[in-house]
Amino acid sequence: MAQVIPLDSLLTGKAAAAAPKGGCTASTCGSAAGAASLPPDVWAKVKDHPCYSEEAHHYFARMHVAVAPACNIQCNYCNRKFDCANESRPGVVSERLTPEEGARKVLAVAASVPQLSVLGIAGPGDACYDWVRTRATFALVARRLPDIRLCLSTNGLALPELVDEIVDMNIDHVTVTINMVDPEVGERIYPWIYHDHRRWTGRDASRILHERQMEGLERLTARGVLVKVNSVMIPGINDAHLVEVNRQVTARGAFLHNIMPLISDPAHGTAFGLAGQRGPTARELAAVQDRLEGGAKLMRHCRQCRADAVGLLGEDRGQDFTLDRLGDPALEPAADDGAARAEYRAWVAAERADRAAAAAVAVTAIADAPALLVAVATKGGGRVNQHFGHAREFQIFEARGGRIAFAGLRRLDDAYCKGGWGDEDGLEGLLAALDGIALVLCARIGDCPRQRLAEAGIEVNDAHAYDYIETAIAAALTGRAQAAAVTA
Ligand code: CLF
Ligand code: SF4
Repeated sequence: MAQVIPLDSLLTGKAAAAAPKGGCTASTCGSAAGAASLPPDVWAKVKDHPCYSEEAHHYFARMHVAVAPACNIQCNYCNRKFDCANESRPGVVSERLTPEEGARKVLAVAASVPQLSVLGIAGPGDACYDWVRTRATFALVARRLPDIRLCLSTNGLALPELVDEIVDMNIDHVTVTINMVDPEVGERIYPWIYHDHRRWTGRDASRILHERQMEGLERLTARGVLVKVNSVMIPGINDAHLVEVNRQVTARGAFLHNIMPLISDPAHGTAFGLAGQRGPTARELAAVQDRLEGGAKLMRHCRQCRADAVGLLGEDRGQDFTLDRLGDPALEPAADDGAARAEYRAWVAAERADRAAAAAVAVTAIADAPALLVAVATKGGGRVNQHFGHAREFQIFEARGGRIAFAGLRRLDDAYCKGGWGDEDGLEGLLAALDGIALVLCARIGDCPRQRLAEAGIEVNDAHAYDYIETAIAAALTGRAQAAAVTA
């Protein structure tokens, strides 16, 4: 079975030496909130949760098991019949599992992925509506792997009555998808809900859903559960309304707010896709996120994962752990004492401290730097450690006056490198994804894409491969400033 995240490749220059030389070389929480800005008990809950801590997502993996297929509402952006192994969006899975199969899969992943810290149940239907299966899966895993955090995601309709059980089972992270707080907006998103033994439509459906979501949110936060609110941004329907959503969920104690862009394509067969409803651009998404600063902490690193995703957030290795690869179900899985995960977490603690110390020194060199967006090619570990051509996404950092902060993601349709040659046709899309970016940092880049980016006004720097991201950005900006001074 494949090792999900080769540690060596994340870490140091020794991976640089071993890296293939072929390819294209021919020519403050979910927000950035961290230990210093959160109460110790809250930090203890989020420090190794890749969704709740932006910093943690460089180091820790989550996995989903698709044990909850039933859903009690219809969202206009959802079609669970569509499945494609290359497709990445919520509700999509390759195989549905029983709780026993789900637990077997978790044990198998845990045995070979020391980065695993969280088991999430996020469908492919609704984890609370399909509660019997969700509960059974969590109970099986909690018995065998007590160090793995439990996390669930729900539309909230069936949530209020389950809060006591959720707390009793130590599920300390719950995501509620809340797209509206006004039923008039809601009726354009939800054609129907199933509640109290009957189907509701129109404004009544959205009113009930809204009331149940708020009740569930209030009950959870009152019990100390960390609640993340996901909102799907739908231009022309709820984009302006999300400010009010943010205000109301903040008032009810939401810990994080994650604004996700609508994924809409007629090929997916969703109501929005078929109706031609578009999703937001990267700039539109960032503009709404910027308007929400000051409310609940914002998550900007969501990957809108599949309901059977496995691995670091930026990758999905679920196909390495399908049922047919897990071995004989009749065999008792080997005992797992968690030693490998404990060792990994100790290493992460030291690495984080080292990175933080290095960053604190590095930023002093750019105290006068004007605001600038930097795109970083990374496969984890908080380092610049990916070839430009291999990147399927860039992490965006804003450098401004002695501060370097994570600012979001830019995802690509595909990587530039096609194994020996570069996808010149795809460069236009890549350049569009890098709209507004001044500088790209990567571990290596070929002459051809470097030249094309330069023509588009984007500088590329691969001189700081395998450095910490903050250290590399500060060094690159210092170099730019010195070069500009010489030119002047
Ligand atoms: Fe899964 Fe969600 Fe838990 Fe994370 S995902 S149930 S909180 S463990 Fe994370 Fe994936 Fe975004 Fe969800 S990146 S879609 S926010
Ligand atoms: Fe699909 Fe989730 Fe909406 Fe149910 S709640 S219709 S599974 S997106």
